[in-house]
Amino acid sequence: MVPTIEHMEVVPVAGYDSMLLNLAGAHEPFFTRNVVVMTDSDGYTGVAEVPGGEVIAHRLELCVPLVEGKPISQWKGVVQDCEEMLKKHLASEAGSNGVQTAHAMIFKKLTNVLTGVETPMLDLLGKHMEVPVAALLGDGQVRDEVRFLGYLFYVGDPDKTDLPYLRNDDDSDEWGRIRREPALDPDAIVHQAEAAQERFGFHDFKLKGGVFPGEEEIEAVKALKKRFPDARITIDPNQGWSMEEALRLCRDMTGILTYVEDPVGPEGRFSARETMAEFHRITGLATATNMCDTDWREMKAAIRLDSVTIPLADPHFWTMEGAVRVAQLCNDLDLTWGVHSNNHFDISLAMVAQSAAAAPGRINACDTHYMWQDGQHLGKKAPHFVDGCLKVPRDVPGLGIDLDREKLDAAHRLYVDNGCGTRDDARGMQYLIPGWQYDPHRPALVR
Ligand code: GKR
Ligand code: MG
Repeated sequence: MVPTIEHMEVVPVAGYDSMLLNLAGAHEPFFTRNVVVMTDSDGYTGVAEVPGGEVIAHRLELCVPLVEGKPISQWKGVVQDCEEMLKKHLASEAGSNGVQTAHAMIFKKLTNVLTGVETPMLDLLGKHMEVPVAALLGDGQVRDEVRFLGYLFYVGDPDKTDLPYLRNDDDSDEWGRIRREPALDPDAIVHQAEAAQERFGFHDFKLKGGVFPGEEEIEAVKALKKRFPDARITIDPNQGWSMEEALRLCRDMTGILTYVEDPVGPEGRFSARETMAEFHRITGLATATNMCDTDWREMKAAIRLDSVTIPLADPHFWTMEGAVRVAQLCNDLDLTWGVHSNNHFDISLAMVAQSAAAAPGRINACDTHYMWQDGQHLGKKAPHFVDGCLKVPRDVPGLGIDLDREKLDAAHRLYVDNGCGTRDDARGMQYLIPGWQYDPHRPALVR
């Protein structure tokens, strides 16, 4: 008998974060996610983790009547039903899209919600069929381990705020000691990379830019390359540079930057896909994005223009099936697949690892923020990186997460007790620069 979904629950949760800086401001002390828990008639639990905030939570709640009572084998049909319902609902929701922030685009994507329905059903199906989720995606599992990169950030000084940033929470090694402390120059960035490599074994690094003038950030990239000559290194200013600036900064960076993520955005009469194409052509550098190639229509334009050589197909934004479909396309078209991330718990990490395990061909080390959250897992076992990689064993069914209800409840309490909701990096930043406002063309600390 195919089990049916008996219950679907949406649990908004929060975890601690450092004061990470980016073009949109400073991360607040808590990051938020929505966890979806489904139980089936065989007593199994399936889970998903998607971006946080009340808009997504509400839309997930709307899906509950379309999910409960359905056999797990009908996951594709259930996702289709939810999509159809949500599209109709969107019209009525127009104008109430939650707080408009630099990250508001996140909440416009229905796929966040669809992933929240798709993934727990895949988890349950995998458990029922005794295969990992990767075996159910695309052409099936193609790799047994997945490489991740070390995602480096400039970190603001939490002592300049009265916000409850976590401090001194982990004395077990150098990474634990430094990850909540300010990091505002190239030496501190290199030190982050060293400490993160010691704990996780990362080979590759990404620096979140958009904080200081581009020249200073490029100095940090050069310092990283000097310290880690074999590392594949990228920088991501989230489209914060003008074309003129991006060319000036990156023209001579072949051999130092392996690829550049969203160096430029829409400019004058040109779309981001057009400026990215120009940047790619002039510098010869590979280009990655999570901003201008985020659905199939944009993908068609990006391919036609040759703007993006590394689409970062985050399963939270494409669904797990969709992310793997992008990977298959990349493999066929001589592009290389990668994954974007936001702060997340271990459930999202497992979702990325399972998607990547089904991604054929040559892929890039996946982005993850998890090093900033390490120790806050919601499963009974902590994820274990070896040599920068996570294993995806073929004999562990589903997502491989054994949910710890107590930890989930505690993360929910953290969310409620701190009045958490939708991400807004401007609030944290206003402690560093009073009256600070997001400007998509100016580094966060340049005002
Ligand atoms: O965590 O501040 C951050 C990042 O800037 C994140 O919000 C981005 O979505 O990591 C992401 C990216 O690659 O653009
Ligand atoms: Mg990015």
